[in-house]
Amino acid sequence: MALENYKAFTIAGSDTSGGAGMEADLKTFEEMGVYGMVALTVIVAQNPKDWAHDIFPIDINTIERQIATVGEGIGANAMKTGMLGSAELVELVAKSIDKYNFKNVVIDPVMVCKGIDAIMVPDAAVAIKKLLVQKADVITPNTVESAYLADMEKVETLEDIKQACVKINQLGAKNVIIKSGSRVEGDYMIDVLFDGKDFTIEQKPKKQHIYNNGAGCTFSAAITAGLAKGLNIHEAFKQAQLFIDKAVENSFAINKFSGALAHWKTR
Ligand code: PXL
Repeated sequence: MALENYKAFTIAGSDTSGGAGMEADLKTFEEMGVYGMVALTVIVAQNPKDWAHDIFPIDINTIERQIATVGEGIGANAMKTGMLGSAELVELVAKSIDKYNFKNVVIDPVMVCKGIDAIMVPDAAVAIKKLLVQKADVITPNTVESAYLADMEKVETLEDIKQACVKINQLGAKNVIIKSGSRVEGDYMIDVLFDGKDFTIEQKPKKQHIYNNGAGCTFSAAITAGLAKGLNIHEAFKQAQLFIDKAVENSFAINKFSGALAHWKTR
């Protein structure tokens, strides 16, 4: 693997526990043969007593400097966004995508964290919808984020997912990938790719008691790595499926509260 040939950039938060956020992104980039770079947006620390997540934002000027380091100073074959945490930062990221002419832009519109269905920062969500969706070559919302972006009461069935894909595409995202996880009716998890014309549908049995913290971040990072290597969206989608399946199948408990994906299992 010639890691120096392909570079990917993530603008994301740190999950101190190592499962999600930029930790998942960088591990995924490396495993998929892509050199990873990061602009850190927030630090998430977990309370050892109950695993409640506390979010500590990085100063916006520091984030602007990090984006310039890569945008002006290095360049990237693809980039992704993760937890941004404020409307002001969403605006900066949208402007930076234009300013530095980033290519292969993957937007993971992180609005909720595992197990909680309430939108964490409502005005950041508004800004994502207004400013960032239209910058996406690929957007990878879960069903809660999809319902918000598509103005739908719920996204719970394959038909809902397809309808949300079309609506989010109409907001300006070129390709839409909705990943249902277990928040969908029936015995199967569903991932749908809509490229503006056709749907590609992947279904797999729901697994109980798996540790899948960071699965969303890992999946969108795997798409980003594929695009960085020059794959088209359909190839990148397929490769990301294989990668996430292995990582989830081999996931493991890190303590009594949480588990992590095994990013190295496709080696
Ligand atoms: O999975 C969403 C997510 C994204 N980014 C960071 C996180 C989490 C969830 O815990 O900590 C930094």
